[in-house]
Amino acid sequence: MKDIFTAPFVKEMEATTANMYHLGWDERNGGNISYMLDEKEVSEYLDLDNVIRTIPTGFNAKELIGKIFIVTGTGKYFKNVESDPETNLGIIRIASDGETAELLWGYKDGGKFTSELPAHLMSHTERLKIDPENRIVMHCHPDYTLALTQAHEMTERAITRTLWQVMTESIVVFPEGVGVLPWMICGTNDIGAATAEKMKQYRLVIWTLHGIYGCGKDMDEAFGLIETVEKAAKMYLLASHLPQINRITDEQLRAVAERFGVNYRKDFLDI
Ligand code: 2HA
Ligand code: ZN
Repeated sequence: MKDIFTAPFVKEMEATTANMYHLGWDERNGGNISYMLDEKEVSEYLDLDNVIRTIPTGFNAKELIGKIFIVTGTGKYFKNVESDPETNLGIIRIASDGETAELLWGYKDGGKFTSELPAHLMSHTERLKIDPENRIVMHCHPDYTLALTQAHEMTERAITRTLWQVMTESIVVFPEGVGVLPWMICGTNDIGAATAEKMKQYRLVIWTLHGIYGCGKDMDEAFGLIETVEKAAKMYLLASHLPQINRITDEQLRAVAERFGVNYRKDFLDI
């Protein structure tokens, strides 16, 4: 058996959580990440017949039965993952009933997966139908994205248009736009189902006055999506109190999207 502490997927979780913490996106225990792993790769590091304990998930993830995920722990701080991955992360497998997580490694202090597991697993289920390569679901609380939700009309069309209009790369990075949920109680199956419903159309979902979800085939895709929304929200808010002299026009947005060959939400433009 290889040493689990050297596994690329553990290292990636450590590096990503540390980076997000340093960006200020994951204060205290804010944020969570789930990463679907390849069974064969995990078996090089762990005995897959050795279930440490079982933990009920509180919902049925029948389409993910047998799938293995590395997931940040509930109440745990991104700040601490790098120095103690075995306490702050866990590797779970969805058991044959679809409702139990089998702990294969981690949560060493008796802990368990993030309270947002419903949003994560329901989102994985939906994204895998659209993109079989999807592996990551990521949630965090980035400053400008959150501030934007205080002061902006929270419709998908309005938010997407603002983010597209202030930064040329936006429409290229997220041509499908950004999903939006109203304020809801977090950590519930309801917000999980609502997030997953949005994930049928979008790789990004903003939770009003809470944060954002991003997903993708790897950490770079999920992180890069969130990073680009956060940058555009920052550009908008840095200048929104100033006279608005320049904005990317709808004709220019269409021209950029066509130049890069992306399938953008045409009904989000006024053309
Ligand atoms: O895990 O971010 O949404 C802490 C959170 C809950
Ligand atoms: Zn959160």
